[in-house]
Amino acid sequence: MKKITIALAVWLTCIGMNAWSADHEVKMMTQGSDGQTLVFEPSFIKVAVGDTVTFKPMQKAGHTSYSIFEPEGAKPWKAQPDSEITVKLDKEGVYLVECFVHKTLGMVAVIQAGKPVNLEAAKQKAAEESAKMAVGKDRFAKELALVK
Ligand SMILES: [Cu+2]
Repeated sequence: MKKITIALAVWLTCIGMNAWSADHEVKMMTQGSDGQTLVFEPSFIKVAVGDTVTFKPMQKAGHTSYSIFEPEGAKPWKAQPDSEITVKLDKEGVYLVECFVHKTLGMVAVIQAGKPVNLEAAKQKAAEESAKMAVGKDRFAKELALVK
């Protein structure tokens, strides 16, 4: 019984320290593996609240990860061009991401952390951004359709 109690105490401490938060990698690619150009790969990911996401530029093309919409209280991020950035998603909801340089060419991504509590607002923002794009106007909508 004592052993179980100790194990439980250790387990609860681990949860408190967020020992199980994971890092997810998103590649920023000039040419995606499916032949599409200027993409985040994957362009949609679902993570747990408290997880981190690392954006990795795979080619030097000025790829720049910017968050353009976040859940309330979350900190926006702006990476430097051609630079890796790791961001912590500590607020629940949907995040919209663009490559600052290629946003009008549809280089966008969606991250869902926990429950999509702000999905309607995210869809509205995505529609506004998509209207400004020259190509890839449907990408945000396709990614948001995967939010569950
Ligand atoms: Cu780019």
